[in-house]
Amino acid sequence: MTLVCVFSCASLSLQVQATDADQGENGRVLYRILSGNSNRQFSIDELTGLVTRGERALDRETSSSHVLEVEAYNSDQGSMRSAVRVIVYVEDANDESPVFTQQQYNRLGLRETAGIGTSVIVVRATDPDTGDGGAVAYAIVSGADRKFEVDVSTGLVTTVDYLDYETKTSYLMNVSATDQSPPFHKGYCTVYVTLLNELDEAVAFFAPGYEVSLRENIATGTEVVQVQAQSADNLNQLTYRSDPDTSPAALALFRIDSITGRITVTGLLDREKGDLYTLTVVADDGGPKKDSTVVSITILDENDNSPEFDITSDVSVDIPENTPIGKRVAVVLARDKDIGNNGLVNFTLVAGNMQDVFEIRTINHTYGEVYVNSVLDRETVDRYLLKVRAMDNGSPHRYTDMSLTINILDVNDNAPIIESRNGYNISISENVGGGTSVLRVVATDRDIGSNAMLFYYITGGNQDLTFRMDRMTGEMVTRPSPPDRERQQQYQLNVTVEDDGTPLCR
Ligand SMILES: *[C@@H]1O[C@H](CO)[C@@H](O)[C@H](O)[C@H]1NC(C)=O
Ligand SMILES: *[C@@H]1O[C@H](CO)[C@@H](O)[C@H](O)[C@H]1NC(C)=O
Ligand SMILES: *[C@@H]1O[C@H](CO)[C@@H](O)[C@H](O)[C@H]1NC(C)=O
Ligand SMILES: *[C@@H]1O[C@H](CO)[C@@H](O)[C@H](O)[C@H]1NC(C)=O
Ligand SMILES: *[C@@H]1O[C@H](CO)[C@@H](O)[C@H](O)[C@H]1NC(C)=O
Ligand SMILES: [Ca+2]
Ligand SMILES: [Ca+2]
Repeated sequence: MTLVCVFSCASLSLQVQATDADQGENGRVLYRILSGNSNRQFSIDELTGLVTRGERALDRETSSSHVLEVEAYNSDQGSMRSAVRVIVYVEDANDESPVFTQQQYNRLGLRETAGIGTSVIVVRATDPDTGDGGAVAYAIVSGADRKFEVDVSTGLVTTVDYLDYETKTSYLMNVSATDQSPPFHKGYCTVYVTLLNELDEAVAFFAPGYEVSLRENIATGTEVVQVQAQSADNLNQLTYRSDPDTSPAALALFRIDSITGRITVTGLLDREKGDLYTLTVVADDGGPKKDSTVVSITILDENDNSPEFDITSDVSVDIPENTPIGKRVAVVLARDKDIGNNGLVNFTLVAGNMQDVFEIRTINHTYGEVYVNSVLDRETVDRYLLKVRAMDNGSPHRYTDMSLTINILDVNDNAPIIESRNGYNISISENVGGGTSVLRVVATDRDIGSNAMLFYYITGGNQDLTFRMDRMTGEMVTRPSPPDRERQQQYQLNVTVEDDGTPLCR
C-alpha cells in the first residue's frame, strides 16, 4: 500500500491515496489521521482520503506548520496498514491589522514658537504578518490642520507649519498605520498635542494716540485719561510706564499708574508756562513686543492773569494848554499773558478825567492812546491825575490800574490887566523934587512864569520926558527937571504893561 498526497490549493485540501492490490473486502482502503491534529484543525474523509481544514481557520501566526500522521488501512482488524507523514505548511495570509503600541500618544506643552520640522512624538504600530502584510505605513487621517505630518515609515510626527497658541491651543489627530499588502488592514491611534503659550504676541494699545484737553490750575490728582493696551498672549499683567524720552516738564506734572494706565495730574498746570505736553507711554508684558502710544495734553486757558502795564508806558506827560482837540498826548501799553478773550486788553479812564477832558482809545488790545477831548486851560486846571484801567475781556474780568499824570504847561494866552481899568487921575505940585513918586501902576497877568513877568512903559504923552517909569515895579516918578504948571498944566500919559512871554501880550 502506497500513500501519495495530492494537494489542492483551490479547495484548501489535500488528498492522500493508497493503492492496494487486493480485491474485495481486503482491497477496500480507509483513511484516518493518527496524530498532529490538535484542536481538530483538519479532518479526513475516511473513504476518499481527502484531508480538509476543520471548522476554524488556520492561523500562521499561531502555528506556521502542522505535522499530521495519516494512516491507510483495510479494516480495524486487518494488519495491512500504511502511514504517511503529511506536513502542512500554513502559508501566510495578510490577515492581521497593525496595532499601535498605545491607543493615544500625548505631547503636552509643545512650544508655540517651535519652528518647522520640530519633532513632536513617535508613534509605532506592529503587525504580526510577514512580508508586506506586516509592514506598516503611517499617515495622519485627520486633525493635523496641515500643521503636522507623520513620517510614513518611522512614525515620527513633526511640525510642517508654524504654530500659534492664540489660533489653536491643542490638536487631536487620528493617525493610521496601514499594512502593505491587500486588503490593507488599518489600525488607528490618536495623537494629542497641546501647545505652550509663550510671549510671542505684540502688545497693542487700543488707540494709536490719545488727545486730552485740561483746564489749567486743575486740582492735583485729577484723572487725565486712562490708556489701555492688550496682548493676545494674556499671560502676564501688562505694565505701563513713561518712555524715558518724555520731557522732564511733562514727567513733573503727570503720573501714570503702572497697573491701571490711569494718568493723573501731580503738579500745578499753568498754561502760561506750557500749553501742550506729550507723554509717551510704553505698555509691556515682559515679552519682546512692547507698544507705545502718545498722549497729547492741551492745557486750556483760564483767566488767571491780569493785564500788566509795560514800563514803556507814559506815566507823566507835559502838554501845552493850547493843545488842539484830537491830539494824542500819551500812550500806555499793557499785555495779558492769557489767550483769547482772557488776554484782550481794553483801556478806560476810571478817575481824574474831569469834564471828560481826555479820551482813551484801545488799539490792538494792547495800546491805550490818550487824546485831548476838549479845550484845556492851565489857568483853570493845571494838572490831571488820571487813573488808567487796563481790563481784559475774560469772565470774570481782571484789571490793573496805573496813574498817568498830565501836566498842563502854560501858554501866554492872557494879557496883563491893569487894576485900574479907567486909568489914574493924579494931581501933583509943580516944582517937586526929582524922583518924587507920582503913582504906581499895578497890573496882573493870569499866566505864570515869564508869561506873567510884567514890564511897564510910558508909551505916550511924555514928550518932554517929565516922568520916568520903573520898568519892573510900575512906579512913576518925576525927573530932576520938575513939571512946570505954567508950561504944561495937564499930562495925559499912556502907560503900557507888557509881559515877557511869547507871543507877547500887552
Ligand atoms: C480614525 O479614523 C478612522 C477612519 O475615518 C475611523 O474609523 C476611526 O474611528 C478614527 N479613530 C478615532 C479615534 O477617531
Ligand atoms: C472797551 O470797553 C468799552 C466799554 O466797555 C467799549 O465800549 C469798547 O468797545 C471797548 N473797546 C474795545 C476795543 O474792546
Ligand atoms: C495794530 O493795528 C494796526 C492796524 O490797526 C496794525 O497795522 C498793526 O500791525 C497792529 N499791531 C500789532 C502789534 O498787532
Ligand atoms: C479923572 O477926571 C476926569 C475929568 O474930571 C474924569 O472924567 C475921569 O473919570 C476921572 N478918572 C478917574 C479914574 O477918576
Ligand atoms: C494915547 O493912546 C490913545 C489910544 O491909543 C491915543 O489915541 C492917544 O493919542 C495917545 N496919546 C498920546 C499923547 O500919545
Ligand atoms: Ca503667544
Ligand atoms: Ca491763563
